[in-house]
Amino acid sequence: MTLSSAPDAAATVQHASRGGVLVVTIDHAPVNAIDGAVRRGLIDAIEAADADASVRAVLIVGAGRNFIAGADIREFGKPAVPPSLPEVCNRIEACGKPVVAAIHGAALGGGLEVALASHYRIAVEGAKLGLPEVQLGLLPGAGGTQRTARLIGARAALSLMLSGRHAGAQEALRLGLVDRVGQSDDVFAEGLAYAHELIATKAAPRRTKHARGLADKEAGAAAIAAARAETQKKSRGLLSPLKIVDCVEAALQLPFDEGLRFERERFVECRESPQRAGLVHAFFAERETQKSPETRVAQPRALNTIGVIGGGTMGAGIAVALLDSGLAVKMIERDEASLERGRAHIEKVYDALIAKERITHETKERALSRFEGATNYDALADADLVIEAVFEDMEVKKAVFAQLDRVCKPGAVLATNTSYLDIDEIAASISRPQDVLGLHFFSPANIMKLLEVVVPPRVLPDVVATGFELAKKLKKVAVRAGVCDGFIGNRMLAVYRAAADQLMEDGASPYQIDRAVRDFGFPMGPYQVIDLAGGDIGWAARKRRAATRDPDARYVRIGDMLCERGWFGQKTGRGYYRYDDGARIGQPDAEVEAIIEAERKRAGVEPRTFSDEQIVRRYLAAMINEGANIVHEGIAQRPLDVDATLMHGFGFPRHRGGPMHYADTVGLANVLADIRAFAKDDPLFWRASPLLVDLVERGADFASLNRTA
Ligand code: 3H9
Repeated sequence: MTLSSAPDAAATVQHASRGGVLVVTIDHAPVNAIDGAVRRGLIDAIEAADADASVRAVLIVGAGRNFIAGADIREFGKPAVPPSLPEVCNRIEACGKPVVAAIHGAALGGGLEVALASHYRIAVEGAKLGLPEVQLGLLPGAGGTQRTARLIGARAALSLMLSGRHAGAQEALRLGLVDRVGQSDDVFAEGLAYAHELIATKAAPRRTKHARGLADKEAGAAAIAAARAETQKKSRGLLSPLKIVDCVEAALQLPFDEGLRFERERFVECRESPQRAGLVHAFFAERETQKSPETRVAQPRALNTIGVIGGGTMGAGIAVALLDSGLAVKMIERDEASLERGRAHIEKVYDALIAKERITHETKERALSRFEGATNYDALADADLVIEAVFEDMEVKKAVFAQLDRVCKPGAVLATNTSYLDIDEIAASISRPQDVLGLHFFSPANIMKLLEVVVPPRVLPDVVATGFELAKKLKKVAVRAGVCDGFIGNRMLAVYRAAADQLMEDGASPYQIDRAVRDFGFPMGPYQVIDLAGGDIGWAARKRRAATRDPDARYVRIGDMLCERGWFGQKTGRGYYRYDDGARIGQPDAEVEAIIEAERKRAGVEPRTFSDEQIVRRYLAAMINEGANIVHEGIAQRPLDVDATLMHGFGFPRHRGGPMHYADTVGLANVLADIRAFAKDDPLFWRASPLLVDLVERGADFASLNRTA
């Protein structure tokens, strides 16, 4: 029997009576996110339960793999559809019959809030409970800040809400988020049995708003003060974390209804903020990039044993990423000594994690048990996929691929980790170009989330799909890129770094540029990054490009001059900064400033002063313009692919949503006006992208291209 009023609501929230228990099933694929229909359906169900004398308890469950993943994020930014989620939660809590939430899979955000508004909670193994709103620039806005703090105390509630992490069933039980953990994973049977037990014991509704987790006011106040101090230090311009702390303080100090009003006001402020828009864009961009034309039409090939050629920093990092995801790795090096060094690189990564107590010796041993090394390519005869990470030189790479062509089984995927070489040329040099693609990892490869899947023209769709499948196994954000010098990320980097160098030569110090870029939200400025990665890497690339560089293009020599002195950054104790006595944080260097000053004179530049805002505008304009070129040329499928690349490989602040989303918030006409103004000094560098010009003429934005692609 299914009873419900509104047709949408009836489809997504079904309720049916089972021996005195009204079973309310949320069935809203893919993840039971709560939209207007689910909200209406939940209210209808509770109304039905209260109105029907034969109903003695209510059971709320989710269909499919999750309880409820939270509020429907797609609704934010659109006109509100009543009833609101706080109203729904209040209505559930007010129900006159005991309400049980039976949780499996995700009970996140608004999903957990529905559970907390229920009177009793049971979870099964595999459940994930959390309040991840902070990761979307939000706070739990359906009573979550008030009920969680009352249920489990201020300290635990703050820890959950400020981290956004998920707690498993057992931890949820320990924290007091749930009353019990089911014996089996049959969530429906467990929930129903619990509801019948409550009926049998005549249990009454038990309202979380009356829970006593904040009874010890002193402990609550101390937890709030500690969280506030910590958050002020760590939240780097983010709005919602401090508001979460304020809401928990309100829970401690105010009656429940006033606390709810306080929370609602803060929630709405966050919901309307550009930070929320940026973070929600980031959330969808990360998921959207996983879909490529190839993954839509082709199935990935098998992935069990992976070969890695080269045991340098990159090869070892890739090997660790693979081992960590449970794959077996065969590393090839040219001789025993190099192989030993490769293995030592891998061990070093694990040992550092052991020293930080992030993993145990057993975890390291388990990972290494899947590792094999060889000096002979024949060891790769059974590899499903091979990733080459040798020296960046076309002839060296071709020699490796010739070996792979000789030994690998038919159908093995052959990948290169090149950062800029023409993958098509590598593919064309062997007998199976259809199996060759680029898998461009970022250093340290076991940590950085970005993986560019570089698609040369002749590769088969299932090979590309295998690249995406590998990224999924490695829990990386895969972005599809076309072949060009630098693909998406490094091509943009070259341009916005050039803009920074020009700013430096025109009068800004590298230290001011770094600060301005950090204040915008990047974890580091461009010159700190160069010092960390090693200035010699960019130097080599600049030397390589020297022959093809436009002789009329402006070229800033300062970086080369530091490298000529052997100042490569942290590893040499000097770069743009000084690192005296092995310090990891650099100090400004008067000698570097003198070199810059001399170079300005030589280049005939009259130094100007730039405000931090002017610096950021130029830096971002260069980035956005090159991003537009990359989309225009089809190297990136959509602007959101550029956004995901910059956020996951280059530290672009997530709350600003990536450069293309950020450009939309600034207004593309403003960005174009900036570029045209900068072009007065240097028309060659500041050539507006045809895509940008076209969008401005049509009054459109980058987001429109994300929707139509
Ligand atoms: C909130 O609740 C605010 C409240 O406090 C207050 C309100 C007043 N909405 O990740 P997947 C889509 S804020 C809409 O690939 P998985 C997702 O885009 C919310 N759509 O699967 C994808 O779509 P597509 C707090 C959503 O199994 C599909 O579902 N909640 C939502 O790897 C599958 O997603 C969160 O922040 C959503 N809430 O992981 C939880 N969630 O197929 C966010 C997912 O078209 N969600 N989609 O590409 C997650 O963390 C993961 O999706 C989850 C499943 C763990 C649930």
